[in-house]
Amino acid sequence: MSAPNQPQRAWAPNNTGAALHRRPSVIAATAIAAMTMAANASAQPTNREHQHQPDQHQPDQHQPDQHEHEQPPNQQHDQPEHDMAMEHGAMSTTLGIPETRDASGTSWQPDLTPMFMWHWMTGGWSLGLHANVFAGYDSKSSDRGGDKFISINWLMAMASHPVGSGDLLLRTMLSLEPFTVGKTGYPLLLQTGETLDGAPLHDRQHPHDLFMEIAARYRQPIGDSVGIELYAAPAGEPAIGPPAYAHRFSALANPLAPLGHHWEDSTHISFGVLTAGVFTRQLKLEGSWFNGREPDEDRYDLDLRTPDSFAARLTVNPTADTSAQISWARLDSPEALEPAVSVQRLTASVMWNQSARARNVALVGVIGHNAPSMGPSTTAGLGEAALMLRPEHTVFARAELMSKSGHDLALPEAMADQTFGMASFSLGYVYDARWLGDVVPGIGFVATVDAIGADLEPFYGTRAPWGGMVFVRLRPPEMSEHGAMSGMHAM
Ligand SMILES: [Cu+2]
Repeated sequence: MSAPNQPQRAWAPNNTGAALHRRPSVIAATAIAAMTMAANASAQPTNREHQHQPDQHQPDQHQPDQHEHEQPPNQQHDQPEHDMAMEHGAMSTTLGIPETRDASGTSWQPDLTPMFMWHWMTGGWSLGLHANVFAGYDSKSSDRGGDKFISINWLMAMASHPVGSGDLLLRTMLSLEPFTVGKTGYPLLLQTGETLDGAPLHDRQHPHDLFMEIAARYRQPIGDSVGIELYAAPAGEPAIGPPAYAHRFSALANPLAPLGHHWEDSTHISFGVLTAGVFTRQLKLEGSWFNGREPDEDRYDLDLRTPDSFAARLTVNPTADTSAQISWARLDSPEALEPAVSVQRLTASVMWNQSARARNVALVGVIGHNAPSMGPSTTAGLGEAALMLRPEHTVFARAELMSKSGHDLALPEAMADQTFGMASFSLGYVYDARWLGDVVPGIGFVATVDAIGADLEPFYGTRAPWGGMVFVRLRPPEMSEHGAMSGMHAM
């Protein structure tokens, strides 16, 4: 076959050969120090009483209004009394739902999911800092491939505090990718979404914005078994899809973004989100009103707009190892290049996580469907698995099957409304030197092979483009290593 030579769209991009304009710069240490300061600054106690609300685990030990720092008399330990009392308050929040269930935005994951986090208790506040910092060499074959040294990274700082019988959570998530990946993104074959120089970005993954999340969440129980939740975020995640890939245990060791994340996940950064939900210990129904426009190319600011989009999600956590959701969204004008086009998104997902002494297995299945008001509808499915064996060794895999349009792939105008089937398989491994202490360095790789049809072969020069990345990584230790999560509140 020969390459079609129809006229290109006016915006037809030529970014696939983008030069290495950024040197890899891992400035995690500085960033972590800054975030720690920020977290501590936000941790000024506003309520010295920090009363412990009654909860389901120790119903008769904690009466509000009567005491501070009271502990169950049978707890033998050598920690200061204050810490232990706080730990209890932190780990078992409204309706006794464990903190380990919280994932990105207001999404839920299985309660048994391990948390990699630095954690402090101070003045009634539970403070957590999470980071995942990769630096390495990314290389992808084929006519649309490329090579680049990059650092993919994010930091999340959170602070929570009981308020009356409810709880308040403040959370921010930051990424230095605007500096360490650069606006041209990094090579990732078949990836689509967002823009570069006013043209759709393709075969490259866009950098995350500096402000990935700035959010406040308040939860209030109403009686013993029902609660309400409010989430407000100048930058955050509306109630669509499973936890965004960056937060899933099954994807935590993999630096590369899923090719279908603009179908399956939430909008992953929306600048302006309001979500209200009602929940029990096992079910949550939520609705969001939000700004549906994707982030623009200026990655350092908040692209605030009047909210114009809606989403609804139903999540169920029937057991401590399972979480499932279905959701629907109407994104009004998600793409700046096609402001008249709206998109309806439907997603369904199941996550399963099982932990046993020094091992963890996570499995995730997601399907997402985008139906734009103009152009063809497309669907993406993803399966992810991660197996942590003795916590030094993590093996992970991802399989994706999807259809994308010629418009998504920035093909010539005449092919814009055609759809193209494709598949992608990745396998990777990370060795984490967790015996080093409070910062866990690791080294690993991920290898990917894609499968495309004869219709796309002229653009890639092959039907099986492949690539990989070798990297080093820094992350916090598992919370259980410090005992904070031991005896996880698994009902
Ligand atoms: Cu994206």
